[in-house]
Amino acid sequence: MAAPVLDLEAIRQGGKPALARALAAIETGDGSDAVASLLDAAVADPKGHVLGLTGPPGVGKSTLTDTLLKRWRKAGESVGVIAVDPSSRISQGALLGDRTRLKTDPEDTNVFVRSMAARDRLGGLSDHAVGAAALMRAVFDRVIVESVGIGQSEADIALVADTILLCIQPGSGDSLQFMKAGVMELPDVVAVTKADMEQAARRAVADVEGALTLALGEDASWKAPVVAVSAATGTGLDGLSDALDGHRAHLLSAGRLAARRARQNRQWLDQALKSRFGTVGAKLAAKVDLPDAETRPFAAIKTASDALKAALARL
Ligand SMILES: Nc1nc2c(ncn2[C@@H]2O[C@H](COP(=O)(O)OP(=O)(O)OP(=O)(O)O)[C@@H](O)[C@H]2O)c(=O)[nH]1
Ligand SMILES: [Mg+2]
Repeated sequence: MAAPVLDLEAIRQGGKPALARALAAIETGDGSDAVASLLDAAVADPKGHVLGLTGPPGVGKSTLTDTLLKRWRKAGESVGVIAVDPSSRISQGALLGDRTRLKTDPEDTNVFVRSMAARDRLGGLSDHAVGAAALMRAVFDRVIVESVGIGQSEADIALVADTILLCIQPGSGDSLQFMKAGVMELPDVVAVTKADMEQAARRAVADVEGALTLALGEDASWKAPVVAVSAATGTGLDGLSDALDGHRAHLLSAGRLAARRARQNRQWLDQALKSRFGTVGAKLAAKVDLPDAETRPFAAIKTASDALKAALARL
């Protein structure tokens, strides 16, 4: 039996303090069997839908997170937020609270916001953030992972998100940059933010639509909708909400969601091993007899890491 702090049902029943304790254990007790089995239990019993919200600095991600959070809470859904902070490695997390700019009602037990450090490379998701997303997905109806950056963070958000929402600011030329970086292949929905800047927003929507027709997403049966939104005036928020729900419905048909998550679980193993042991280590792990990475990714990561550490110790 797992210690109560690492028992999924106890976390579900225990409210925010229980979840906070479990997340702290994920961050500090990295690599323990108890953490791995908690996370695999969470993987086996997902409850919510994970929205990965990404885009360049200052584009309006947190404002949009706040808006979606309020909207979903009004509809009676519970919401967990993970804000991935690229600066916290330097600031030791001191700025985290300011950065998310989320003011949630402390009395509301159905909303939970957690800031987490990014890994070394700019904006990339840490293994902890991946574990936290898996756990929060088993606890809340909706999970939002907000991650800043251009390039790597967009690719990393695909590790955890069921739906990727890419935010682009009017007049920024971002869509051209994203095209070059291959990022336009990733989003399931694109939001052109700050649509109160009307003319520039219309032009940006056209630019993005053009860029998307040239990008080949991996799911040929889904065409990413582009929605102009203004958190300031409320314009386009219904359309954005419809687009997000539309993508969720799309995933829920034909087993796409389960297939996407199974693929992510395999990628977690690969990424976790690469970040700890490099590409050579990740290749060596193929020789180890591992738990099934699609259904028990965290046990697989733990077993492979232990085997590689033992092999290194023998050198
Ligand atoms: N005009 C206008 N300004 C907005 C809108 N949404 C956000 N902003 C402003 O844009 C700035 C950045 O917004 P944030 O939501 O903090 O952006 P972010 O992408 O989370 O920023 P980082 O986390 O620092 O990368 C703030 O000054 C917001 O007030 C909008 O719809 N219209
Ligand atoms: Mg932000």
